[in-house]
Amino acid sequence: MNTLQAFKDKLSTGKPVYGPFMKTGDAAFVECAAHAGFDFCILDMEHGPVDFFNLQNLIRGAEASGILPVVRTYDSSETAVGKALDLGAGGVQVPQIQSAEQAREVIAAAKYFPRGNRGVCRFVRAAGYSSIPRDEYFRQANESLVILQVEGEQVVSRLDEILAVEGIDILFIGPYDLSQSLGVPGEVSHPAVIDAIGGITERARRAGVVTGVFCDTYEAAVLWRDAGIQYISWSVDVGIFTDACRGIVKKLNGF
Ligand code: 3PY
Ligand code: MG
Repeated sequence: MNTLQAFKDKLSTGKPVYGPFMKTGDAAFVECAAHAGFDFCILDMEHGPVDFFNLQNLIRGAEASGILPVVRTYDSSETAVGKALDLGAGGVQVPQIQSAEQAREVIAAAKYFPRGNRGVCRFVRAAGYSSIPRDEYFRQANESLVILQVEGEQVVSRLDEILAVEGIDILFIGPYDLSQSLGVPGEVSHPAVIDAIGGITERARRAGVVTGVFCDTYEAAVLWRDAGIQYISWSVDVGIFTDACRGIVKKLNGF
């Protein structure tokens, strides 16, 4: 079974899925995440150094090792979304969605007719460089995930309109940007941030939309998983490596 289908099956049975952000641009980290048993990884073009040429190798690494490659696009433009999907991303995760109109535009850019108007090219990696039969490719391409990030206090008043947009697979809450918009930058366990995430989660649940969140502590991961958030983005390759190194150095210095 392919990783996208396995991922969707887990979500549809109410199970959580876990995956780290990837910033190194090195497919070895993608493979490590797969071997460790993560469900997905988020290849970060918003805050990481990865360009499109490098991105395709990270996607190849993910496919070869059996982990779902999601690409966080650098913005919500048609090119940012379409190129990531053309290279074979299993889904796009688009930052800073501010309105229902912007959400509809992203979904249109990610889907072919009749669900959208994604720019058409069959001579791309996702289409096997034209080797996949046309009908099959266009049908299969429309299965990829659209994950939209809401991460500002100002978007909360427009949340219900955004949640009503058809085609959102996951609504992802960004606690760091949210904390800044609430005047407490970086304080992701501040009560105002916790309240805001809880409120967004509850409204999404009522609208029947699956939610996701970023966590970098086990406490946060358990809190949000138990609150019903299914797509748990766990830390970042470089942060995980730093923590592991710090633990090792501390231990070595204690001998
Ligand atoms: C945020 O917290 O703002 C994110 O985008 C997730 O890292
Ligand atoms: Mg953010």
